[in-house]
Amino acid sequence: MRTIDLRSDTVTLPSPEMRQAICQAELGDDVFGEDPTVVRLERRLAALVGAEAALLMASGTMGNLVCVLTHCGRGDEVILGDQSHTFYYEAGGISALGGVHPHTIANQHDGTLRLEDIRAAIRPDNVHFPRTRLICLENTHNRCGGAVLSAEYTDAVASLARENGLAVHLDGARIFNAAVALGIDVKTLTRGVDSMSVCLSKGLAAPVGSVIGGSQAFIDEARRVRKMLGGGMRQAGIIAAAGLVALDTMIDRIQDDHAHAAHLAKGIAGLNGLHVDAAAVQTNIVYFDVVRERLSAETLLSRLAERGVKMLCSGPGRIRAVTHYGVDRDDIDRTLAAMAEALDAS
Ligand code: TLP
Repeated sequence: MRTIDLRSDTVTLPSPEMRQAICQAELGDDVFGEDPTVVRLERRLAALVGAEAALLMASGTMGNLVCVLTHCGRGDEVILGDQSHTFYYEAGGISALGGVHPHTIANQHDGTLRLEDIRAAIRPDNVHFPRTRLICLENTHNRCGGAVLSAEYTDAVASLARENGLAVHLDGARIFNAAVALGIDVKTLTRGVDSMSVCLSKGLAAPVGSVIGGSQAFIDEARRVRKMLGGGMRQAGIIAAAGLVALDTMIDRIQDDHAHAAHLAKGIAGLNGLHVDAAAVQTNIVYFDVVRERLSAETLLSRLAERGVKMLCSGPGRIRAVTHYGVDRDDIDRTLAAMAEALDAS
């Protein structure tokens, strides 16, 4: 029985076309700027997101870290959501490695930060305070259930930032999911921000890599920060080759992942003992709660694993399932059947 792995869209394996591109990639030393495949990927991604320049990263975490460290110096402050990936899941890297002070404000259920909360968090010029430098947004928002931030909202944050002399960084690990869900060009979602990180290895199913985008001056500086963090990769074209195939072949099919997530959420809504807000599922991420007495999320997950289905515990009683290139509609039906069985098992 094949395992249906819904823990994350990071578990996707490269497509046959990606494996072939990896084998045939033209390579060089990227620290010298001489890997033609990396250069092609960076140009392609920059054009897609409407940035002047782009830079390949080992991971989304590194992409966010390099961007924050490029915008901020030690002691500077970044305003970000209390549910943001950078605050929650990046091992405190911005503080540990950059001395950057996180000023968290509440993420709303739809992934946004209220403009008035951002305004109130910006520090006045006073020797007691750290200097506010940067605002971070996340689109789609992972811990807010894959919620999509609109272009209008992103633009509003960008103008607020500009009025206050601040920069905006967008964690766009799943920005293509957002663009597909809204049916708009991805550039519309990135036009106001100063930097962004985009993951190749999530919804786009490439094996490794993220790319950051920004102005040429920003990317020149980010290249130095990446090197300092040990992220200067040599024949990285083997990564970029798969990334190029991902951009060619994986964006349009993301809508299938969204349909599968909606189907899964609808099915979960019909199961006794679980609670899901199916109407809130906009992209490929489904969070639901175990609300049956004396049944923990961990127990349900281990019963599911025995039935060949993997999901992730993401808090007390809370489970996350993510759809991706490696699962189809039949897998979702099998998952729902396994969930019904697991709920009734003792
Ligand atoms: N998220 C992972 C885990 O770390 C939670 C996942 O399975 O969803 N930004 C966002 C919004 C992300 O969701 C992730 C990965 C990252 C950045 C970091 O990317 P990687 O894993 O490439 O460092």
